[in-house]
Amino acid sequence: MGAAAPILVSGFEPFGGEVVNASWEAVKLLPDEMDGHPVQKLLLPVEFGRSGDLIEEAVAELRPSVVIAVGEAGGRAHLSVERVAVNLMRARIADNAGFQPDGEAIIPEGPDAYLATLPVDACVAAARADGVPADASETAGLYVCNQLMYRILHAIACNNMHIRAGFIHVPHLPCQVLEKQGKPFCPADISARGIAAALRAALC
Ligand code: PCA
Repeated sequence: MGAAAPILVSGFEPFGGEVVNASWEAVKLLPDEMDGHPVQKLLLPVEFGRSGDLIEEAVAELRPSVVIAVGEAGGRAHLSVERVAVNLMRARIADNAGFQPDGEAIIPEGPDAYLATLPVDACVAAARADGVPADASETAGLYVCNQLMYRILHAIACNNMHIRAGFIHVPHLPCQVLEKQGKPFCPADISARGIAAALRAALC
């Protein structure tokens, strides 16, 4: 019998003037194996297009059973397990390659939206059971994170792959809000615990 299929988890590089990205700081803390499944961690650029290309390549190569992409959502206080990715890109700030879309489709011939194939409510419940504040979210925004989630789900749908895939936004780290009175934050180890709980729920 071969080894269990890998789990793929991605995080992002810093963007928007930050020197860290809470998503990668949390993803780095995940174990390298969960319930016998190797955990592959992928650091992605905050770039429309290239981030999607890179995760599509990783999915094709690794054939994971579960894919969770993670991004940072400053201003959110809870881990957000995203329900839906929409086929639209609109950016308040340019991405790290200088691209600032203003209403273009991610895949012009693609459907308007995809629903996560993760068991979203079970992921939320699992994170909460492990003491991590978590909620389901109805929007991943229109920036690079939504684009990445859409690209993953589109690749899975087009290739008829049976993969539980979705996206989790994590709050800023304490070091990102040191001088921002009243802004929410979550330490990386707590976000990592919530992501791990969601992964376990997705493996069930
Ligand atoms: N958050 C951004 C892109 C990269 C990240 O960590 C977003 O929510 O789209």
